[in-house]
Amino acid sequence: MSTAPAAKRKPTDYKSDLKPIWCPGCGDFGVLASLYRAFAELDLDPAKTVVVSGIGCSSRLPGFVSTYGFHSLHGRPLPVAMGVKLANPDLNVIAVGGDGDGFAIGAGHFPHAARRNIDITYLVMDNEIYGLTKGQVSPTSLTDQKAPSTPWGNLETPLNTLAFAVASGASFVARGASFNTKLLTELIVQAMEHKGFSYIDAMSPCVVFNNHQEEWKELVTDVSPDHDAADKVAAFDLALKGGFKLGILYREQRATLNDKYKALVEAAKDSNVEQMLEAFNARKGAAIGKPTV
Ligand SMILES: Cc1ncc(C[n+]2csc(CCOP(=O)(O)OP(=O)(O)O)c2C)c(N)n1
Ligand code: SF4
Ligand SMILES: [Mg+2]
Repeated sequence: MSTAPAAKRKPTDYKSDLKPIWCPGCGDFGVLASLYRAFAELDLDPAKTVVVSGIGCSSRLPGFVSTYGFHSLHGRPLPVAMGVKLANPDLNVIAVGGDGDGFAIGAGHFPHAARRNIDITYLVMDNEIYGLTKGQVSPTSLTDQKAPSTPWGNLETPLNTLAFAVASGASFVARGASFNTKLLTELIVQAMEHKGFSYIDAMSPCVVFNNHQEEWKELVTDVSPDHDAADKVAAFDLALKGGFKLGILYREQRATLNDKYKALVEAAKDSNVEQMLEAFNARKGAAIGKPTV
């Protein structure tokens, strides 16, 4: 007797009972809708999926998703997500958060997650402001931007997170927007299917403290179909040019940290650990008494 295949999950299957408490019109709604649709398209098993966040308006997102979730500390979604993925490589792991969370207090984690090429997706809801704490400028705020914390304008130069991602060794780099859910859904699907560290900068306007929604809608254009996403120099060039290009800037296939870690564990099984310890202790003994500089 043949059994009918289980029905594919729908976007609504990923909605939790908790209703988002974002301000009406917040861009994060569009990002959340895209995430539900992407999860449904990938038919992710909620029991094998983890959404990890830091702290901020955007970082509330895991509460609204019916998978496993971890609302961690400010700036710390990446180390938590990396730990989850290394401990259990079978899980689908996505880290989410804001521009302040990821690129101010959390910035030290980003290049290392990227260069290690750990197999997770990092989705940043970039509103160029600290929303939760009522409108301080963030690392992606524009120079001269006026905000409650900078009534005379921002003195700093914004961080180009796409160029930072390419330079750091992220193997998938893309930009989407909360107001283009079709493309953002597609980017999340491709990022999660990609084996390695995927970074998506999702423009997601804060309609209360930095509302550029209408302006951004006018400014965005698609990455040209002629762009070669395998060309790192072209990707870096595109990122540096700015101009709100939506799509995939860079994609490369290289071994992930998970693959290498698995190989290391296998190799260690065949190693003579006692011999290694003896050699280590002999070196340690030889080093005692030597001055250090
Ligand atoms: C260690 C620590 N420092 C500062 C804060 C205060 N804080 C909470 S959220 C936040 C910034 C949030 O901005 P962003 O990550 O861009 O998220 P958004 O609210 O814009 O979505 C700050 C500074 C904190 N919670 N913990
Ligand atoms: S303050 Fe801004 S970022 Fe936070 S929920 Fe409201 S609109 Fe969204
Ligand atoms: Mg923000």
